[in-house]
Amino acid sequence: MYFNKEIECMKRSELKALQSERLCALVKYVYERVPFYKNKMDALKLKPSDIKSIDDIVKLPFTEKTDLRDNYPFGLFAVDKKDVVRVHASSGTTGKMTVVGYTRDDLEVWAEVMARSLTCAGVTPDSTVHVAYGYGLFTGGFGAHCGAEKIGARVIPVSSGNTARQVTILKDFEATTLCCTPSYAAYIGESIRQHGYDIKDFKLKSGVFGAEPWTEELRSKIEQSLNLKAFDIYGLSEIIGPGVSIECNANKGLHVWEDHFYPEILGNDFEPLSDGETGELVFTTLTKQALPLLRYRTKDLCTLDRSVCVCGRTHARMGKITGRKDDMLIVRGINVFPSQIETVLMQMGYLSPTYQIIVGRENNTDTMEVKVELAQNMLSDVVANVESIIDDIGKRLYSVLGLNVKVRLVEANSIPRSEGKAVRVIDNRKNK
Ligand code: DLL
Repeated sequence: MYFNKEIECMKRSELKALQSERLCALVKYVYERVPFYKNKMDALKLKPSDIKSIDDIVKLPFTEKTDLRDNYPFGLFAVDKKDVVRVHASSGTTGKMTVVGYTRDDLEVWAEVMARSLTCAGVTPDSTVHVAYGYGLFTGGFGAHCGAEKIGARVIPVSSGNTARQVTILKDFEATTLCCTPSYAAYIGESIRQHGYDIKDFKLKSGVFGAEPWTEELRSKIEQSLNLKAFDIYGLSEIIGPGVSIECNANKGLHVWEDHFYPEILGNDFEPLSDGETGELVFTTLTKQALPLLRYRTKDLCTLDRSVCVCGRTHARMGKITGRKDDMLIVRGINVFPSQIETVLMQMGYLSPTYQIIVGRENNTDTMEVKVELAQNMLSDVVANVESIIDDIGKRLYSVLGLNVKVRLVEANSIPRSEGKAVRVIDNRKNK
């Protein structure tokens, strides 16, 4: 099932022609309307007429999150304030908010790419879509909402929080698709059991989970506990929100809606990498009006694959995000990605899907502790073996990370659950 077959399956040569045409218009547009880009291009002695096709994209300057923050709140907007009909923002962990804006046409594009995305996840006009992403400045709730509405599905705009009520609504309103972060999906799965429900009495068929990194192992756990097929959806506020890319049924990567968002994968020296090589994902918005961005550095790490998918879609697929340039921890000189730890923990059948990584420093040496809980149904079976469980987890982490990690098995439900983006890592070294 496609939402817009003509575009989703268009020949790559035609797609490239469309991208070229749109890039040329975009560069002229930002040069004339956004002083930030005019200054950057002038510094590079680059005129809009130097950009003749999508291959010339490599000549263009980059944009970073700090550029949006330095121009807080509306300094990079390319349209008059009266033409901005929606504003969203993301707060991040430090510093000023990143503020983004949309014209009416931008909202139409967003609904279209979200409608394509939800269709990939099996949503049809007969579906009931329960949106448990937060509604508000965060783009998750409104993004999913408008896409589902465009398809003509029934939307249940629950927003995040009040998990007991989520469970009741999911069951009673007979939701067929759940949209939320993967960590919240895992929590909802636990709550369904805790409230004594049987997942077989729910009508869920698919889940559209994203906004944070998650592993294949967590996917299996969620699919089991919610009895649905889970689809990874990716996006970021700066580019539009959710709906930049999503998996199709083939599970072979996330289709990037390339007629609107042009992806590049770059190496450490900003050199373009070939398909299959892992690097930083960079996006150019080809059609955005209010906040067009040239070569926006996401800091997210993944691969690209431009071969045609078995589903028939021709739009490039990005691999699952394996980490961010800035989420790598260096512990006693060893590079550690949180996703490596999640993979190990989720492979152990007896742990709950919630965990925390706590990094600190004692006597000038880095320390790392991993806090885990036993899964609810495991409590009585293994309680006698606590020591050997801790030992087992520690050994497995050592074999993957090459680092001795302190493992702490804590009481069930004692690690805070997430209703949005989970905070998995607490690095106390930053406060010292
Ligand atoms: O998280 C938009 C979104 C909402 C995407 C709902 C998917 C679903 P921001 O708050 O601006 O926007 O955060 C963007 O979140 O650069 C990634 O680091 C991370 N991220 C988003 N989706 C995924 C994903 C929304 N599927 C930042 N896998 C991005 C891994 C993701 N990381």
